[in-house]
Amino acid sequence: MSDRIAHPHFRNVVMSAEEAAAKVHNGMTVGMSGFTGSGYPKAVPTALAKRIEEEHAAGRPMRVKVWTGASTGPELDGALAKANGIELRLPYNSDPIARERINKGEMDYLDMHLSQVAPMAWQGFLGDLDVAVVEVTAIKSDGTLVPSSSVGNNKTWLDRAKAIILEVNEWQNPALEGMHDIYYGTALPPHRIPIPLVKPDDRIGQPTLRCDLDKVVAVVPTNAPDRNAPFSPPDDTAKAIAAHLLDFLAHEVKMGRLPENLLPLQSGVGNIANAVLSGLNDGPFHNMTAYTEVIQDGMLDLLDSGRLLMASATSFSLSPEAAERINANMENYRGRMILRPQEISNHPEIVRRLGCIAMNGLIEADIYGNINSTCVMGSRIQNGIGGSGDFARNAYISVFVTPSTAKGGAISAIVPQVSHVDHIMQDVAVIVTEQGLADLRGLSPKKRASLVIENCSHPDYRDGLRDYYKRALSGSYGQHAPSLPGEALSWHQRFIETGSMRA
Ligand code: 0RQ
Repeated sequence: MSDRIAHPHFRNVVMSAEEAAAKVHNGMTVGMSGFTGSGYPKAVPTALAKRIEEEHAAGRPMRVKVWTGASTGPELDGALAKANGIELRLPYNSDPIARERINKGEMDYLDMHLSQVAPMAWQGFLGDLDVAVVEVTAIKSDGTLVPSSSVGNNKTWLDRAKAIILEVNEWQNPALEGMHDIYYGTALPPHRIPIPLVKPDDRIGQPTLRCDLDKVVAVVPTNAPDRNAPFSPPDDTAKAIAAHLLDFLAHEVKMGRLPENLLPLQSGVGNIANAVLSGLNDGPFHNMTAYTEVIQDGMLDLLDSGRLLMASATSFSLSPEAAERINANMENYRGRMILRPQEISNHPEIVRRLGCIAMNGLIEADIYGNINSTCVMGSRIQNGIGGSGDFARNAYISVFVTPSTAKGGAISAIVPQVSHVDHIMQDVAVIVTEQGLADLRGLSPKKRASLVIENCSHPDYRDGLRDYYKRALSGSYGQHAPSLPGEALSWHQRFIETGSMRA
């Protein structure tokens, strides 16, 4: 028996993953742990997927609704999607098999602001939660749970679910204990009070999760690593984007609009966001802090170099190499990292109060600075909005970064009009590509358009954008944000028909 399970009640319900998975039935809603490939349950979802395949082979229907923190790993989303076992998925997915099923119309997907998931579950808007399946590092003798490498929505799943299945993963370092800050002060209106967090390193909660013993129906010991994809090393494009952004931040310091150590950083998922963090390691800034959603490799490097004093997040999003690095030095990192529930790590009230500098990736931006973060050609989901909306709308400065083209140059990331809107232009202050940076603060739509076209678009598409905008200036129905509706999405249509946006 694992010595990570220190409470007798939990020891009494230790069983295999298969026995635990048998407690999940067709049509149930399952709230799983997991956030960007960290802290997700690894054994029960795999056993559940196997059972679903067996049920399907026997001609019986079986599918479940899966709620998580954000993305998970192949043993969860991959296995369940492969078995065609997911009826509905929320709030975020980056698994390629699940993505394919969503885009084929075989699986429903609710792409949500990550800060809103727990409140919506409490408000009852999402329906009942039948089972929680949560990975933890250990179960303490007082019956509380040491969280794993992500917190996500685990507090809410444990509180709301009718039954609880725990995976106790021995691979997670016991020294994680003490890194988490679980805040139990949230309430529903009209009983909400201010969240008492005024600095990124404030601790406002407790280090462990509470759990109603009577609801725990299974405990499954595991020993398996988190599985995250490695980041690509920054290429010339990523380095150029980082350089433009660093120049901009230095200029803001010089103008007295930012303190010398900047303001708490938020950095999104993906290769470009990670590259920007690497750029900060070579920049002029010291004593920085991060109030963000995920701690990725670039942030670990900043902590290692001492540039970053501390990072607050809800999860790790690390390459396998960085995950090993953090696991081997957990004691060293523990005092400088705080993992919180995602409703707190992404809380609009706190992001606005701290004045975060938000830096997120995008699929496409239009000439006015509206942003599509999620849907390729307006309809094919890539990942989801994730936390980008939580931070972009409430940030001190909201920055979006992207290469100016995608798919080997066949797609322009700057288009006449976005084919789907995640972030409206009022939520977008700065757009950066390898071509340059457009500071859109305080500018009217027409001034924004000229700047985005001239500073951010790729030379192969710049003349096309200038031509469109010039004709819109004379032929538009209105002159506030000139547009030609019949032509505005023609670049996307051309790509769908020919495989390229090029004229
Ligand atoms: O797909 O690998 O199949 O070629 O999108 O693109 O250029 O590697 O950039 O890794 O930074 O991701 C918006 C997806 C950018 C990410 C997005 C295709 C491109 C490639 C990845 P392939 P890159 P990145 C808080 C913040 C939303 C969530 C968020 C994202 C793949 O940043 O998911 O911000 N953001 N969360 O080819 C067609 C275009 C494209 C395109 C990119 N215009 N058309 N395909 N791609 N632009 C953290 C969390 O919420 C957890």
